Parts: sequence; C-alpha cells; structure tokens
Amino acid sequence: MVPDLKQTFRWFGPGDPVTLSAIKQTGASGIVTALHHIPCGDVWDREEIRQRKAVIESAGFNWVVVESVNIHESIKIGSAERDQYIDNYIQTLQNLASEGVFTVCYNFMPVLDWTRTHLDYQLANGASALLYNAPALAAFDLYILKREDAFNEFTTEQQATAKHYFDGLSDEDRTLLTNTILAGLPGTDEVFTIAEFKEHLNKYSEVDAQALKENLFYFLRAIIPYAEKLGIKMCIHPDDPPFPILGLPRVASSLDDLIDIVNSYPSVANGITLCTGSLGASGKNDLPEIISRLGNKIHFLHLRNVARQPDGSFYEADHLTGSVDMYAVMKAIINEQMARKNAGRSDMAIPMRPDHGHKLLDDFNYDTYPGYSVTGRLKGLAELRGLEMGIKRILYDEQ
Ligand code: CS2
Ligand code: MN
Repeated sequence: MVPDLKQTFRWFGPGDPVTLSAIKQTGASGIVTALHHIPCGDVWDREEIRQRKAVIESAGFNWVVVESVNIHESIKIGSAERDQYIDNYIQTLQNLASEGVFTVCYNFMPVLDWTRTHLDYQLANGASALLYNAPALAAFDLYILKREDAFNEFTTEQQATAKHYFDGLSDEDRTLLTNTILAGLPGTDEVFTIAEFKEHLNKYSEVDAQALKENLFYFLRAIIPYAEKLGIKMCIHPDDPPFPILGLPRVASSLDDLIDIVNSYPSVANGITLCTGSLGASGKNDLPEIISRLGNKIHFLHLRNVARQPDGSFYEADHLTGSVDMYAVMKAIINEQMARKNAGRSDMAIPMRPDHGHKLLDDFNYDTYPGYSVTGRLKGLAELRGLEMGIKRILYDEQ
C-alpha cells in the first residue's frame, strides 16, 4: 500500500482569521504558508523563518510547503536588476533549507496572481464561489482599462456582449469589478490602481510569451543548481486562468509549457505544482494525461474543480463535480505514487491541498482571504480524502 497524500491547508500566518487550531479540526497535518509580510524580492531572514516554523510546530503541524516565494517583476521582465533579485532568491532558499523547509512553490504570472471577476458568486445551494466571467473581464479590459490593443483581441460579438455588460453596471459595480480584477498577491490586501496597473503593463510591451519563457529559463538555470544542492524542490504553479488576459503573456498554461519548463534545466529540484483548478479552466488541458506525462515532477498538488462555461467563463465548483474528472485525476495520482514506490522513491506522500473552497455556513461570518474559507475547504478536503481512500482500497486491497 502506498502512503496517503500528505493533507495540507494553506494558512496566511498569524493574521489569518482561519487559525491553526481551526485547521487542526480539518484533519490536515501539514501547513502551507509564506512570510507574506516580506516585500516581494527581499531576502527572507533566517530568524523569521525559524519563528514561523516554531509557531506551526507548536500547534502540532509541519511546515510542508512554502507558497510562495514570489518572483520579482524584474526577473519576469528580464531587466538589469534581475541578477540582484536572483541572488536574493537564492539566499532565501538557503535560509529556508537551513531551517529545514524544502518545498517551494512559485508562479511566473506577470503582474497579477490568479484573476477572477467576482468573489461571491451565489450558487443554487446558498454557498458562494469565485467566478471568472469572460464578458466582465472583457468589459473591464475594453471599457474601464481601455487598453489600446484590446479591441484586436475580442471578436465583434464579444465586444458587443462586453459593452452590454458594461452598460448594465453601476459606478459602484465598476469599482468592485476593478478592485476584484486588480487584486495583488494572495495574502496581501493590496489592489493596483488603474494607473499603477497600466504602468506595469507597459513594462511588458516588449515581453511576449517567448521572451517571458526565456526569462523563466534564465531564472531556473540560475537557481536550480543551488536548489538541488540544498535539497529544495521548486514547483511552479500554473497560470490561472491558463490563457492570456489583459494583454499579458503566459508561460505555464499547458502540458507543452510544463514540459518546456522541466526540460529547461532537468533536475529533481525543477518540478511543478499540479493545480487542477488552474489548468482545468482550459478545455484543452487533459489533467490525467498531464499527470501521466509529468507525474514524477509533481512536488505539490492543488486539487479543486471548476465548471467551465461555453463563453470561456468558469466558476469554482465543488471539488468532486465540475469540468475536471477528479476520480480520473486521483487515480492517475495514485498510479504515480505506485510508480514512485516501485522506483524506490521516498516522496510518495505528495503534499496536497484542497486549494480554494466555497463560502459555506459559518464562513459568511468571517472575512477570510478570497477562496480561503475554512468550512468550504474542509468540505473539499474531506471529499478528496474519501475519494483517495476509496480508490486505493479498490485498487490495492480488494484484489
Ligand atoms: C493559489 C495561487 O490562491 C491560489 O489560487 O493556488 O495563488 C498560488 O498561490 C500562486 O499562484 C502560487 O505562486
Ligand atoms: Mn492552485
């Protein structure tokens, strides 16, 4: 029998309204966190890492994954200061390894992290979910941001739908939509203004997807040799959504992208975070196929679902229902665990988290980070754990 996946929960640190003692009741044993208060690009001090780890351990958990050590924009753009920020990144990895934290998630999305248009989309059962509404995004791009090139990127029909959508919004709705789309990094309350965002966008005027990929490879060639020596496993989180938005290039949206990334510097230290919700937002991504091709590179799992709509919109569905076949995903993961077992690898208990959850029941009484409710995530985790147990028992115990 292979060991169960390592069940983890994201915790945003001491300011998170979801406390470690609440997380204890979910049954998770691992914590995923970051020093969110340290500005992106600065070195994480060893003492601060040690203190955070002590808090986690005194609550009876392990700090299993760092999510994320974010990548400074200069590295993504490939500007002159990038080498200094790469040195800082390596120093942070050294400090993490010295304190015994060895799995590091990151992403290479320009300017923004994940993008949604609505944070409280009402579901039929009274719960709420995160939503990416394609007409709303287009309305923002065309008529609020007023990005010059945007009109070339939408069909006449999409423009008309977006205009209709925009015309139906009050001033207040428009502000809310803007603030939702321009949210900064998870774990922070920052929101870009339109002017700030435009400034960031301009920096990417010369950076197309190919250039962004080259900049990612430059970063990986610089850091992976150190990570490997330190025993750190880096795992890139896919783009969310996994297609270009707002004129920004994308590099980690498909199986081919992920293959390019792991091949750019082959090493156990150069791996991926398999996020089924992010990759699943594109109908072109076949999740079980991605797992069967890249399974041995998966250092971290985000298992959640999305319900894709015909117009390119999607909302975050229940973990086991939606456009991603979670049964097939879990089966492919268990096969990967078996392959690791047969190869004598010790990393079979891959860290997994339910990623986001709906707002359910008491969740409406807490101001948690968007997507990071406690009851909704607990429900997702419980469903995933049951699915895992059922598949394992059928595959391996009852033959
Ligand atoms: C996360 C991502 O909240 C989420 O959706 O899965 O934001 C993730 O933290 C980063 O992209 C990884 O760097
Ligand atoms: Mn994710």
